[in-house]
Amino acid sequence: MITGAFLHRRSQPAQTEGPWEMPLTQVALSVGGDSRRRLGKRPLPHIDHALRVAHRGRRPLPLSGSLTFSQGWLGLEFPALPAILPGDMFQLQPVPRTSLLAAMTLSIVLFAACASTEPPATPPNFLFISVDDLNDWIEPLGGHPQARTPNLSRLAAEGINFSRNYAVSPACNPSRTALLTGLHTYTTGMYSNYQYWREVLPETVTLPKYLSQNGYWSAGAGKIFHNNMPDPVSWDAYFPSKQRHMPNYFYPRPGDTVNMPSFEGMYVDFDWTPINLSDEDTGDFQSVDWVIRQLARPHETPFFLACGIYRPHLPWYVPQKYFDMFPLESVQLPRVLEGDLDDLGERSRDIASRGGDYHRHVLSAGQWKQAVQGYLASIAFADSMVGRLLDALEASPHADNTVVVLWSDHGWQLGEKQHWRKFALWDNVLRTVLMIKVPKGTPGLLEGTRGGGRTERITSLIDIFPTLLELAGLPQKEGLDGRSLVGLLRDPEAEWDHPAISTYDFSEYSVRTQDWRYVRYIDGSEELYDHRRDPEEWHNLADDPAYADAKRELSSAIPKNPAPLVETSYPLLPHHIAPYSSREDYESRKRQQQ
Ligand SMILES: [Ca+2]
Ligand SMILES: [Ca+2]
Repeated sequence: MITGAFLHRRSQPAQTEGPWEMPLTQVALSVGGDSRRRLGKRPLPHIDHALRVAHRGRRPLPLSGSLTFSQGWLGLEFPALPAILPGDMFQLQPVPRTSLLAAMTLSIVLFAACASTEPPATPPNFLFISVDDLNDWIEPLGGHPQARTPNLSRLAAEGINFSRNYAVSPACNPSRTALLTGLHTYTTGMYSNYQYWREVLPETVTLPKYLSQNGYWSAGAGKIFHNNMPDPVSWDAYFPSKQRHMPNYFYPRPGDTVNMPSFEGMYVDFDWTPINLSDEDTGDFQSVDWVIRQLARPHETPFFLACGIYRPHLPWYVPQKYFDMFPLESVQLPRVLEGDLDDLGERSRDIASRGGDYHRHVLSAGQWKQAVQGYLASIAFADSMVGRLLDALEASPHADNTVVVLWSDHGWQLGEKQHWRKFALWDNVLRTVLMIKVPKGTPGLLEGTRGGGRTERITSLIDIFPTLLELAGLPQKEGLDGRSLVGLLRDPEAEWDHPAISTYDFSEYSVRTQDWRYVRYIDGSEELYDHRRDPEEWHNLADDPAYADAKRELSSAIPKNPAPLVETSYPLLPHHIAPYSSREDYESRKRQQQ
């Protein structure tokens, strides 16, 4: 018996008049087993209407089958596997709903387009690679002319490169928590690095857990959730352990920096230097090695295998050979505009110099070029780790049925706007890396990704959760904030008009559309940048009355009732800057400083 099911697609237009056409990729077919899909509370728009299903093709070959619909399940049953090809279409024709409900079974006439038979779609594996703090300084995004990332280029050439993808928040913990729960900061109240995310979301089922509950083996190594917040319940296995996500990382001078002189408030790992170690001796190598061992062996169930590569997160300590790729005298600094801060408000300037004015200290230590060298070297090292994973997958028995997803949690600045690190709402910090490669035969995208695709559409890390569920042919989880990107994986030029909303701590927002970035801070001050003319965000147009309409429209995307900042038992250290809980809190703390 061949069974099949319609896959739920949120992007399906809510068209109320038939006939409807539906790509075949929305129907998963499998031999044996129960492949029916629960439709959830949000039914497909055509379910109430569309009943007769015809398979469109040039050389019709009639097949008959039945469609069943009961208790929220919709199933297709065929006596024999229809001969179908990826890209074929079904046509659905409206029949009064009552006749469906009365009959419960309806005949379907299928006309197959072609005699060749595709293998049935089975759930894919996922290789889920995170590269920490990686901005657009990679060859496929062109953010720095000297970046050397042949393995990221290779992945981009094999899959789809989301070239305008944005973080939910410019800090590890809120960004990763949102990605891995599918819930935005303004939905949950989980806004900052200084909150225990599990205290904010005690019951939430994470992406790896949801996949486990649906038949997957979920395992990982390295930093996937924020460093000091591992989540044992999310995983079936973890390296080094479910309680400890990070292997040991080498420090040439434990407790002290090598190149960057410490200053008050400085993050302890704000430092860079080549280290006298081989790749094999680094923490990232060990995480990657563990994941490679899992890739190399047979698996009885589909797997979700996560690998968190920590570099280029600080400190930029990587083997000498990576520094040698970027001779200091040749290192190019990022492009900056003299006086770039002049058109910014007080709050933006606070953010630029957050945590003790890194830029002034880097300049006075004469370390700007060295820092850029350290970041480029750390990116080259991370790229080489990605290459080891891609090689291992290719050589494994899972090469043909594993989706590869590679992402970074947010970007980074190295002196643009006199700002260093993350923690800001500008493009260099919010833009992240996202690439997805889908093999043929994946239920949500039977034809797989065409290699070398690049989309300029505005997307967000919040979209990953629903995307993976659709690819796997699993029911969507209730209440996710993102949108599945499968439509863009199929056609990178597809219609897509959704702004990326990002939050900085609490009550500070960026709205990024194809042409604009609008920022609103907790004190009410604003920024507006026209990305058609100003990709570096040098010219703030927020005070120009000519742009009042654009500003109004962009600001309307800011959530009206954001979840309040949730307090947790997280112990604040002296160098931590606790998020403001309200504008009053911001103003009163401001007064105390004066
Ligand atoms: Ca990070
Ligand atoms: Ca400016």
